[in-house]
Amino acid sequence: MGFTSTHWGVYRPVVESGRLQALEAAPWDRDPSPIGASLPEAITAAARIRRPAVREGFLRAAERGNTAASPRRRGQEALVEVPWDEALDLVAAELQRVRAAHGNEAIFGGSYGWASAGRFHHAQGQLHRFLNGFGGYAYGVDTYSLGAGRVLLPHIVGSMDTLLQQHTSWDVLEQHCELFVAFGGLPLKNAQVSPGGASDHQLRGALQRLAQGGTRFVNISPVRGDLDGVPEAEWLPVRPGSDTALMLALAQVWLSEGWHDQAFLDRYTVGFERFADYLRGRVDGVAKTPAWATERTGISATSITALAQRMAHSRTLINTAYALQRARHGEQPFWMTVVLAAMLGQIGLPGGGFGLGYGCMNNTGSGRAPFSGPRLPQGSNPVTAYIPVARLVDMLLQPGAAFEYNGRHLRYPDIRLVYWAGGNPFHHHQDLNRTVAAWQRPETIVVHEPFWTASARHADIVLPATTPLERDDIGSAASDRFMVAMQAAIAPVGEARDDYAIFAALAERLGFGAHFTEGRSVPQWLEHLYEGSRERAAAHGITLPGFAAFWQQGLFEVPQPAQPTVLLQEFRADPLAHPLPTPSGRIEIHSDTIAGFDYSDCPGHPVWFEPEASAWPLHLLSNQPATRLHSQYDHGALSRDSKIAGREPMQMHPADAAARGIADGSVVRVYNQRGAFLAGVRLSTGIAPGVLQIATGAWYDPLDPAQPGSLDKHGNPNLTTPDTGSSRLSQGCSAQSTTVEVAPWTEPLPDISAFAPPPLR
Ligand SMILES: Nc1nc2c(c(=O)[nH]1)N[C@H]1C(S)=C(S)[C@@H](COP(=O)(O)OP(=O)(O)OC[C@H]3O[C@@H](n4cnc5c(=O)[nH]c(N)nc54)[C@H](O)[C@@H]3O)O[C@H]1N2
Ligand SMILES: Nc1nc2c(c(=O)[nH]1)N[C@H]1C(S)=C(S)[C@@H](COP(=O)(O)OP(=O)(O)OC[C@H]3O[C@@H](n4cnc5c(=O)[nH]c(N)nc54)[C@H](O)[C@@H]3O)O[C@H]1N2
Ligand SMILES: [Mo]
Repeated sequence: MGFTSTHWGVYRPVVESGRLQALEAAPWDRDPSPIGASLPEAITAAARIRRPAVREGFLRAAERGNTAASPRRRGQEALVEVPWDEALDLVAAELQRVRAAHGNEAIFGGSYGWASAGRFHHAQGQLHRFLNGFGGYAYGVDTYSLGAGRVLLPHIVGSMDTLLQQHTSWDVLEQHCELFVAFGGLPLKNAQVSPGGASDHQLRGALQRLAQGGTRFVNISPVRGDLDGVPEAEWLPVRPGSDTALMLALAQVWLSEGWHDQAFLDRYTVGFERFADYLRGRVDGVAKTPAWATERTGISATSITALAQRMAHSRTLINTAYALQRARHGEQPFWMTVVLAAMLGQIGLPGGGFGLGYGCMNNTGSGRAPFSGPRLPQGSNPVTAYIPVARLVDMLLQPGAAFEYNGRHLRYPDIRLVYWAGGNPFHHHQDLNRTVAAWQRPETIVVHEPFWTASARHADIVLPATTPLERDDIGSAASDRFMVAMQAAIAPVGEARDDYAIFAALAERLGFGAHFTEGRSVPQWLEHLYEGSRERAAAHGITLPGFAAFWQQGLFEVPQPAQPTVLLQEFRADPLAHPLPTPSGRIEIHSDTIAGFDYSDCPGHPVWFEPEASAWPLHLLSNQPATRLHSQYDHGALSRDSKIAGREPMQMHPADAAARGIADGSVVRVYNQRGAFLAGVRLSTGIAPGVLQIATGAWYDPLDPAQPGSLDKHGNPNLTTPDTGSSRLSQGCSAQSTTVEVAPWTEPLPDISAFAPPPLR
């Protein structure tokens, strides 16, 4: 028995009599994630989908031959278990019906989500390849992770992916960084994961080494625990969404004191003077001074000035967590991070400059080659209709409506069939009551899932998918230490099938079976894809062993590159020979391109936007969970053990609790104009007053599914978050811009239903 790989680590499955008993952490992993221990029980739990199922009303409509007009009561009806052949015939017939009546553009196959690790059985990759073979689909661009960042950065410094791959390695920081300023902290919880694999966890050790070597840390976050790897870190409890004001004040101090590096700005940037006018107040009559920022951030002017001074006189790394840009005007804190680093003139020097997401994922700063292993070819998509992923519900509610995005004028496609595999929109999307309503619009919804998530419960046709423990695959992630031969540990649970096998069977029915499978078995695919990555490996100086040797050894350690990685080192050494991929070839402090779009919500240089006035007194942070990956394995032991009376725990300041008569460990109702959910209260002075923090990922569990706007009894914060684009530039997710009120829950506690299957017939 070999290894298995997950987004949160590599484990050795322990199997006895065909049953998975345990997942042992990989022996080399310096800080293994406890999430793995949840899997053995969870993959055969009641929440596992064991057979294909069809929504009752949909099945009846199919029998009458009018699925297009089935009454839309998704999430409210029983599902009928059917044999595989019947389910596959139904899916194939729906795909053909919708294509014939409305064209491929009416099929939404964006299917955002993390699915599981493994390069071949990656659900989205398989879905996209399948739908391309079928003639294409309306798709999604960007991510929920980095909606604003991904669109902004190419205009001002370079693509997010390239930057992430080149982040200065922890080893280099260890030697050179004197001051590490972390907006949003560097939470150990988040560095458990990396997309595709996190085979050796590095953040805890790296932070210890930096701290021991004398690097000082400043945690700028509403939550003290966001820099839990460095107990002595200084904490500046900034008001949520106000970091840009703080950053502007730091810049203003440097400008007025002459602490900025004018030579760097002249040589490597464009547009500083226009931005400087804004800082000085020549544009709007308001100088962005520390006193100005104090009102907005809650951080004293003395602290801001002191921080400005230390930053200007140290080798300083300025890091910003993704969370800050997952908000209204999320471009601004990312843009300001780059501008601050440019003003200090340390970009391209070891230990200085900026970081965008140290601590958000394990592999950032590993210093390893960005080689990411085998890739499943997806074919090409002739359909041109797309949306920025987080505009999903706008698309479903407003077919044909115009919207703006990154300088383009686009229209939402008219979607009749939604196909989802490997994501959970009832986890990831905002304003879930609006999502539930929009989800009734399409004629057909098909979902592949291993588990009875809300997305599966709200589908018309649900097909049970295997987990990686039930199939062979290759684990490989960008900048990760190991490539892993993922060898099936157990037989598929129930009647679950691999996504690949499902699509192969559908393709066969739809007349392109051979085109989809290329005649290969799964082992043949693995070898073929592995061999196909050999050339890309060589480009990074990596020589792959033969496939048979790799498969037998179970692992391949990717060698460390000879040269340490320092972000933008070459650009610094010679900006003419190594220009940035921006219009000017330099860092754009003012972007003519963005200014030319004429968006009032994202002008040509970073600015501060006053938050909209809100009637709700408390700011709700809905960040990433420590005990799971998003909604994955919320039904596992680690996540369930963290709950309070079965509800997702929420941090609250004792002063806010006392004002509302709320006790530690009690259950409360959290609400605003969009919706309400129950949560378990954990009182803490490690959170700024006026701020609440709850992780995302508690499975949506409406008290009464038939009641529009029903209370969620389990603790899903997306009942209250806004479904508003970050700006017209990026149209990203703005989950962090939420205000709410909280009240004690005095009624009897409703039972949690989310982890039991829906009514099945
Ligand atoms: N309020 C708020 N909302 C947020 C965020 C936030 O910070 N706050 N964060 C956002 C971010 S950054 C992200 S990335 C998203 C994450 O959103 P998602 O990626 O959609 O969340 P997951 O829970 O990982 O969903 C993956 C689903 O795929 C299923 N799955 C796993 N393996 C397989 C497989 O092999 N086949 C099939 N068919 N299915 C499989 C899992 O069971 C799970 O239901 O959430 C976003 N939503
Ligand atoms: N264990 C685990 N790790 C994960 C994930 C997971 O689901 N589970 N998800 C992964 C994914 S998909 C992604 S995209 C990354 C996301 O990485 P991030 O988006 O950075 O993660 P978050 O936990 O949402 O936010 C980091 C911290 O920022 C703080 N914060 C929130 N708003 C503000 C603000 O306005 N100002 C300041 N200064 N701080 C703020 C929060 O307290 C939070 O703990 O994490 C990844 N890591
Ligand atoms: Mo993400």
